[in-house]
Amino acid sequence: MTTVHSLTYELLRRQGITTIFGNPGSNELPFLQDFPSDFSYILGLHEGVVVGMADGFAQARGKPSLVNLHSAAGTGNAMGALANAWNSHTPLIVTAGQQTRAMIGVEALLTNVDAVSLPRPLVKWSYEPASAQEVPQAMSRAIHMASMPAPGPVYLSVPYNDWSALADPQSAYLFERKVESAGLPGEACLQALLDRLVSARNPVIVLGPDVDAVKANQHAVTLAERLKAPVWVAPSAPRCPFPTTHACFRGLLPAGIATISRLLEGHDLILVFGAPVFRYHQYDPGDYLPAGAHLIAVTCDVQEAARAPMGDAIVADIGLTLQALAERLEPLDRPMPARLPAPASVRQGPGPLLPETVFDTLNEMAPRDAIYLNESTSTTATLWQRLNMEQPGSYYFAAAGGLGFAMPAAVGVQLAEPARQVIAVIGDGSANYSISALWTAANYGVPAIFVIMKNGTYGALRWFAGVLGVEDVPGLDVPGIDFCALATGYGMRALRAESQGELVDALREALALDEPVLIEVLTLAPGA
Ligand code: TZD
Ligand code: CA
Repeated sequence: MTTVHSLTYELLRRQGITTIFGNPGSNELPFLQDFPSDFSYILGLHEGVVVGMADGFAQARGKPSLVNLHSAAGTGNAMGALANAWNSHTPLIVTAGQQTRAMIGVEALLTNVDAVSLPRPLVKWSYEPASAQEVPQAMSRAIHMASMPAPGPVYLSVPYNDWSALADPQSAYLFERKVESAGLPGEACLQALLDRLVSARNPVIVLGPDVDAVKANQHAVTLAERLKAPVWVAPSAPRCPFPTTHACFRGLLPAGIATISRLLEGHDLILVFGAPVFRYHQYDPGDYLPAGAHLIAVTCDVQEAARAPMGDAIVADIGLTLQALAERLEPLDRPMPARLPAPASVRQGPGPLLPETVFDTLNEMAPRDAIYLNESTSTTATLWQRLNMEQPGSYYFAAAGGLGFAMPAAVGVQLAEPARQVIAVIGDGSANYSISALWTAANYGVPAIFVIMKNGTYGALRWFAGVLGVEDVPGLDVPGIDFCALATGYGMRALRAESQGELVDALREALALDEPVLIEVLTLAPGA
């Protein structure tokens, strides 16, 4: 007879999930015992790191990742990372070990009290099986729930004595189940959308992360070229859905209501794919839309569609819809948008590096298909102006703005994409939330490059203090952190760059090595 343990591993195997990201405790040991040799266990030293790595891995593969956390405490440590995964539509199956069933009621140490409520509202579905025999079916349900549009995290709490119980033989029906979503809009809806596109005088396209998630970037290019429309990336972008070197590319929209309207002025049709409308940040009141503009958003997420404060929405498969529109649209007879001029060159003097210099140097030296993770908050606009990103899956950023994402996600993305160089650009504030990701990178030999932008301050908060008109705020500086010492302490090679020449040398060395490297770069603080 088969145990719940071996049947569940067989289910995971058949569903293509053989990498488990985790941080174990006593409740999890019975799940991890007799760990199958065809599975990999990636250990993170903090649960924010575990979920961040799994998030990057899932996003880069476009498939669900499995996470194993320790009861309530491990889940609690992971909540910030879960906020990012929720907002980026990352398919994550988060499991946590529960106390043995006989001791849940007395709330023995390590009981996950009301486990199902704990991760809410950051999961699509949360469950604790009613019996051991239900575990495989709950795992199967979790996999399909996480993957269906809009994808997202799910949570499964499993009492540790369940794993050794005998499985229901009928659970074998779960092994090969396929659950598919068929999401192309109907003919009438598609034709109406096409008619609107053709009749628009001056349409503009705004693309969001879900375009990149389904790798529909090339369909977006075809659509933009046939429509001769400029393309913006939706604000607070967690991914790069369009090649930034393309003539139609206009840049990253800023995250303010009035500013967006100003930038989109003159357009009569705003066509949004795969983004919430919109992920604003700073409060910049004004009209949601420029005068005379109509907005239509195509999204895979019912909640995004329902909560948008303006425009129409179509809930559909982003990739299939973009492809159908791109293929059906006859190229329109008007000039292509002119390519944006290259950003002005900067004069780098002696002393700390300008962020512009760092990005120009990276752009020149990194492979064309490099993958960037960004958590350098005050330099995001500069990054988008100066780094060329052309292929799908070239950029990742914390979708909820929760710091501590990019360092571990870089490890997960590099594990998923061994043929491409991952480069994480991390602020000296942000680097501390998930610093132990460096240990996993070093110990598993994951050859990502971590560039630390050391300006000694929470630069973005200094900027925000200006936006809000607040003065004399404490706690905005982070002096005196030696990131090379931290990296070396976690077993990673570290280099320091205090001039452009040293940055060039460090990058050359790091790019030539097949191991993780941290480069600490002295940079100029914003407004300094
Ligand atoms: N804590 C968490 C988990 N997420 C956050 N977003 C913040 C705190 C608040 N925060 C920001 O939104 S930006 C920022 C903080 C602390 C400063 C990050 O500083 P940095 O980058 O050094 O990483 P810059 O370029 O100096 O801004
Ligand atoms: Ca900083």
